[in-house]
This record gives sequence, C-alpha cells and structure tokens, in this order.
Amino acid sequence: MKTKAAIALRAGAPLAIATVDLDGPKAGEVLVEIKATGICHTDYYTLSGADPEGIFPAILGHEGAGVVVDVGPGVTTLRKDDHVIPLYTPECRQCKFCLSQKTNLCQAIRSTQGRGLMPDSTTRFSLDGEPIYHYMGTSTFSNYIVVPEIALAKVRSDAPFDKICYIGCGVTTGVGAVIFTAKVQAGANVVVFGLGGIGLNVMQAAKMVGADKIIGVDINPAREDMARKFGMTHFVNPKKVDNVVDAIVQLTDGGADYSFECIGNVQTMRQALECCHKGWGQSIVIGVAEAGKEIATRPFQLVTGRVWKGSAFGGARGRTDVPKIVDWYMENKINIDDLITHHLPLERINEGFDLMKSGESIRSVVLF
Ligand code: NAD
Ligand code: AHE
Ligand code: ZN
Repeated sequence: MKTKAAIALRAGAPLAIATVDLDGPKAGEVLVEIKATGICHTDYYTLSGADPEGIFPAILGHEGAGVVVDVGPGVTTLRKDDHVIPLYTPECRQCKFCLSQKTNLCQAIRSTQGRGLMPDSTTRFSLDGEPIYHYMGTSTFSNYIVVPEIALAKVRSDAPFDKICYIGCGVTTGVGAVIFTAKVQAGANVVVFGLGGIGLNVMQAAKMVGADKIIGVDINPAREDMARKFGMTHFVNPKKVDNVVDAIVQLTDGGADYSFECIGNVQTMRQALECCHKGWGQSIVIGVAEAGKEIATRPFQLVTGRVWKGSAFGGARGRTDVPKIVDWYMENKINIDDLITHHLPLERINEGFDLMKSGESIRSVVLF
C-alpha cells in the first residue's frame, strides 16, 4: 500500500513530505493507522546527526496513537479497530529483561530496532524500490506503520488520539521517572532541570505524589508561568544566579532528595547530581546527550551517598503501564491538554521542529 510520510533524507535537512510504499504485516506484526503524533526532542536529536544510531533515509517519530487496520499471522492480542499506542520500548514478557522484573528495557527486538529494521532484518517502507529505514521501531511520522505486536499498547477507545499520542513518550517518560524509577515519596524536595515536554511531566508527577518543594531550572524565563501551573514552587534561572548548585542547596536545606535532568546536557547532569542531598539524594538522568559526550563528577559525590541513575521511557512497561496512564489522563489525574501548545498538519511538521528549537512550544502534535 501507499502511505503519506515525512522522510528524514539526511542529517540536518528539513523533513520531506512524500508518498512511500509500505509492505503489509508479516507474522507477529500489525498494520496501524497513525492518527496523531507528537514531536519529541529526541526526534530533533536524531535528525541533527548527533545520534550514533541515526540512519538515513528514515521515517522518524515515536510519540503516536492510532488504530489497528490489519494483523499478520499469529497475532493474538490485537485485532482490527483496536486503539493503540506504539512502544519504542516493547514488552515481550519473555526475554531475560522482561522476566527479571528489574527493568522495563525489553531486549527482544532492540538490535534490529537500533538498525532501523523490523525483527526479520528488512524494512517495510520503501521509495522507488529503495529501503526507507524505520526509527525506534515506531516511525510515527507516517500515516500508516507496521510494528511488532509486542510494541503496541492497547488502550481504551474513548481517549482522544491528539492527546494520548503524547503518552507514547513524553508523558510516560516524565511521570514514570517519578513514579516507577525514583519512587518519589510525599514530602520529598524535587529539582527538575529543563522545563520542556519531559520536565513538566516530571513536575506534575512530583506534585501528584505530594512532593514538598518542587524547584524548576531553565534558561528560558518564559517557562516559569507554565511550570508554576504544573506544581513548581521555586524557579532558578541559571543565568540569574552565580552558582546553580549552591542556589538549590540553600533552597533545600542541604540538597534535593531527588533531581531529574531533562535537558541532555552533560554539565547540567553534573549539577543535577551535585545539588542532591549528602547521604541519600538521587539524581535521575532522563536527557539524551549526543555521541561522544561523557558525564563526570568527583567520585566523592557518590562515596558520600548521592546516587546517579538513569531512566528510559520512565521505567514503564509499555503494554502494562501505558493503558493505566491513559486512564489517569481520562480521570483528570494528569494534565496533558495544556502541554500541547501547537497542532499542525503533516505538511507543516518542520514548523514543529522550529517551534521546539525557539522555545515557543512545549509539545507540537501533528494530525493526519
Ligand atoms: P524540550 O526541548 O521540550 O525541553 C528542553 C528544556 O531544556 C527547554 O525548556 C530548554 O529551555 C531547557 N534547557 C536547554 N538548555 C538548558 C540549560 N543549559 N540549562 C537549563 N535549561 C536548559 O525537550 P524534551 O522533549 O523535554 O526532551 C528533554 C530531553 O529528554 C532530551 O534530551 C530528550 O532527548 C530526552 N528524552 C529522554 C527520554 C528517555 O526515555 N530517557 C524520553 C524522551 C526524551
Ligand atoms: N540512539 C540513541 C538512544 C537514545 C536514548 O537513550 N533513547 C531513549 C529514549 S528517548 C525517547 O525520546 C531510550 O529509551 N533509550 C534506551 C534504548 O534502548 O535506546 C543514542 O544516543 O544512542
Ligand atoms: Zn521521545
């Protein structure tokens, strides 16, 4: 079949809108019509050329929602018309990682996914007979996609696609990092570095679990009003203080119980660790730093009890947890609507990247 898609032809180039060929689902695969997709900073990171796994030409996008159109042989858990959210972190429930119950990082298809391929090492997309690569196993910048069954969360059918697509990455990443990875307790002091599409979700989850002080750090002063709406009690603009770490240590009587880095900058990752409380403070790295970057701190920071850890997709097990997060949204426990600042048709997807880079948008959602 044919599908309309935005193609990343090469690093740094604007996406090109084209009609591409899409082969149908093979065994264990599902054809999905994508109704809406968010644009995440990670799409921009890969498009920029900084991602060591970046491969071109590819169809980017990993924050979508849509409807099952057809299923391949052997698919048992999904059928036509089911509403689904594609998962860049699948959940096979059979691999060593899934069975460990210690991580959400299912590895069943990770190696082919990282090479832009389906599990059988081929692509379903092509243009003029040449392969177009998949991205993060999802490629939601295409109106139709083929994904393995294990990479789809089935969600309730009354939830609006143009909002729940954001649960495909940003919402789950931010909310999950607080609830599943850090397990923040009521009364904790929390610091969020980067008040964008991820950081504001960290913030609303910190408020939801009853955090005490919620300190936001961002160089964009325009983020302050929105962040206060999402639970921020104190704002630190790094351009307005001599030393960000000292400012946070003073505000928190010795340091944060938890900090979350939602920028992807190795300097702010260090600050996020070092502003944590001696003896117990935990810093969670969410931001993705470009190829070649490394984090550093004095080992003394760890010897004296601070903990550095990371979180991918908020530690969420997609098929199990994503339907629950959709329920939380439908029950008004989390606010997604106010974070989606722009809606665009696919033809204007490049404007979504411009809005992100200029700091004007929190999340742009593309509607098919
Ligand atoms: P975004 O562009 O919406 O937000 C980034 C924010 O950081 C902006 O508000 C910006 O003003 C602020 N910022 C930039 N440089 C700063 C600095 N030096 N000091 C303070 N603030 C600064 O991006 P996003 O979509 O929220 O993504 C944030 C990061 O999280 C990216 O690196 C993205 O790739 C990553 N990410 C990781 C996961 C995961 O599973 N680990 C999932 C999604 C996104
Ligand atoms: N190819 C990238 C990987 C970047 C990365 O860490 N991705 C996150 C999701 S970001 C979503 O917006 C992730 O889930 N990582 C775990 C994994 O297995 O990729 C790079 O930098 O190499
Ligand atoms: Zn993302």
